[in-house]
Amino acid sequence: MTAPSTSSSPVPRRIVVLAGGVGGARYLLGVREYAREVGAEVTAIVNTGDDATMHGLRVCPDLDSVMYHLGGAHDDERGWGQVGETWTVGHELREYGAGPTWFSLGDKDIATHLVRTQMLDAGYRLTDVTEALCTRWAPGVRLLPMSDQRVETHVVCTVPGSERAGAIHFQEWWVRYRAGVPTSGFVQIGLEQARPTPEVLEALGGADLVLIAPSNPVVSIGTILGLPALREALRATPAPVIGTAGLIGGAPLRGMADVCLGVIGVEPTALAVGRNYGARSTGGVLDGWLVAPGDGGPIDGVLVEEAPLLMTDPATTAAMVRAAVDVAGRTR
Ligand code: FO1
Repeated sequence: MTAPSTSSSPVPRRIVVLAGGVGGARYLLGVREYAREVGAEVTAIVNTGDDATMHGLRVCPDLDSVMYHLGGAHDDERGWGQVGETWTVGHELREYGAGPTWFSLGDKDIATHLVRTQMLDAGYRLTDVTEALCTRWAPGVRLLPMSDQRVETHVVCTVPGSERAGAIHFQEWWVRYRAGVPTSGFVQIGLEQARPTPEVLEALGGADLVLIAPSNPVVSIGTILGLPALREALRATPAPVIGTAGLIGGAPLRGMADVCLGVIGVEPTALAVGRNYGARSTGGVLDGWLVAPGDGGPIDGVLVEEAPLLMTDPATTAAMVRAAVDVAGRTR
């Protein structure tokens, strides 16, 4: 571990960020702020393992979280969906007894899923659909789904009322059971066969800095890194790869990363997550790893640095990004 440098690092022009939902979105607000200051362009490669079909509509929670956050429409209080939401359609569905009743879709949000589902049914790729949706929200960051092929995280667990373990969709585990049922593993259906899009591969190949957001390291970043050809492209990119921990003092900044880490047998600390990602020089994905003050320690082949990691607002988050750029400059 080293102290932050005061030396000026090369300014990145093409920044690629691997991101999940809310944590990734808040981080991207800071990346966008930093990028505006230095004139860089930003591409976000977003997890699609949380995606689900609800009431016949294709819902992409991580892509939508990022899009709504960067488009200024995210409901920060609720933690998902749009501000000023109404719930008429959901109420009507309940009146019909149409499930799932544990997953709420707001009226405004339904419009997003209707457009997405119609376009997907017409044969457009999720990449193109996302670009079309972003025309309205103008996120200032290029949003790319990690793959156009369907990948869904399922969870092997024992749910109330059942005597043995079975697999349920990640959304049911997360939203309905709040990750509070006996759980033995995650299965990413379709991940092994899925390919990253040409846009994703091109972005990674042309990047001069790759950042791994402080998103859930198991079900968000872990899923992205589980795409075989994407992991290969990340390991081959000439750009430094710098990750930022999403845990401070052994607790997640938000969400239930600690529960997910417990399921895969990794300690819920920044250092353990960094070691789990591993160094590019030893088969992993990191060159540098940014952790909160006091959370540092050695990771073989990775430059570990400490910096304040609270994403209070875009300006403080941009300072985190500056710290990551500084780490990148020192890995060269
Ligand atoms: N989270 C909830 O806790 N309850 C919900 O009813 C819910 C609905 C929902 C609808 C659309 C969407 O994009 C996200 C939604 N979320 C909901 C959030 C989301 O399921 C999870 O927080 C993430 O998938 C985990 O990152």
